[in-house]
Amino acid sequence: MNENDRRKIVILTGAGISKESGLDTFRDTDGIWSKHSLEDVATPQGFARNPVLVHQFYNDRRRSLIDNSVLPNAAHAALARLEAEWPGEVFLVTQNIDDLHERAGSHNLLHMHGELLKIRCSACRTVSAWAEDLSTDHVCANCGTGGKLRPHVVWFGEMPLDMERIYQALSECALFMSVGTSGNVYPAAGFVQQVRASGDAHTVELNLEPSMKASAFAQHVYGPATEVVPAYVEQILAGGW
Ligand code: BV8
Repeated sequence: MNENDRRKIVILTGAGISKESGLDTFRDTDGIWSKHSLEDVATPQGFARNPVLVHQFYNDRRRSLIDNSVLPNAAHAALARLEAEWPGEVFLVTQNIDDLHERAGSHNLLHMHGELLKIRCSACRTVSAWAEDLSTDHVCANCGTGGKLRPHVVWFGEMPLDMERIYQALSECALFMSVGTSGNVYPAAGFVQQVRASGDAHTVELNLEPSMKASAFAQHVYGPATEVVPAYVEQILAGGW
């Protein structure tokens, strides 16, 4: 590897990277959307209609995440290694709301759909760390308002976080890696087109199977993330792409 290689790498991850850590994906046959209605539990309208149901949905996922059997896997570790060893910037944008990338050692990381271990007050907008069950009975520690706390999660119809920073990074990168996402949800599903429109970056999809956006990628590597991601990172660090 050339120590002077300052090319930037942007990585997008989705639920598939956390599957082998024991967390459900959304659209696999046994996935989250096969057990819950997206409209009921992942939209502002659903939350307004039935906050108790939505709190239960996220409380169950928060409890699963903090279960000590759920750990970062070799794919999370490989992306953290890439950030540590690649001489240029590595920027990891995740659609996931779990904290497995952090726990694996990734630092230059953005949760564009929010974080399961944080809550937000709809009255004062304060965001706080939160690892317990949340209910409509809780009162905001900052402004004292009751019944206005929600998961710090981006629902359908809401603006993903830090889009300007993401679009800037997509326009500057030399390599765009997409890992473990089905390419169903926008704006993330459109990132590969954004990269291709910005220049001659290399684009690679690493997934269990072709995503909805497979044809937009220059390279495809299919297999379980814990196998294909460490191998691809090894290849980058040995000589680039
Ligand atoms: C927006 C919440 C404007 C957190 C999520 C009508 C009204 C309003 C909006 C829309 C509309 N119609 C369309 C839209 C846009 C909408 C959208 O895309 N809808 C889809 C359904 C068509 N998007 C939005 O509303 C977004 N906001 O558009 O605002 C805007 C636009 C542009 C710029 C600025 C603003 C908000 C989207 C965020 C919604 N929140 N989640 C939570 O509860 O988790 S989305 C949800 O889907 C998750 O965040 C998840 O991350 C995301 C994507 O899913 P994936 O991660 O890809 O998971 P999936 O199960 O689908 O796929 C897993 C993949 O892994 C599979 O390919 C599988 O093969 C693979 N895999 C499995 N095992 C492995 C593996 N790979 C490797 N190894 C393995 N072992």
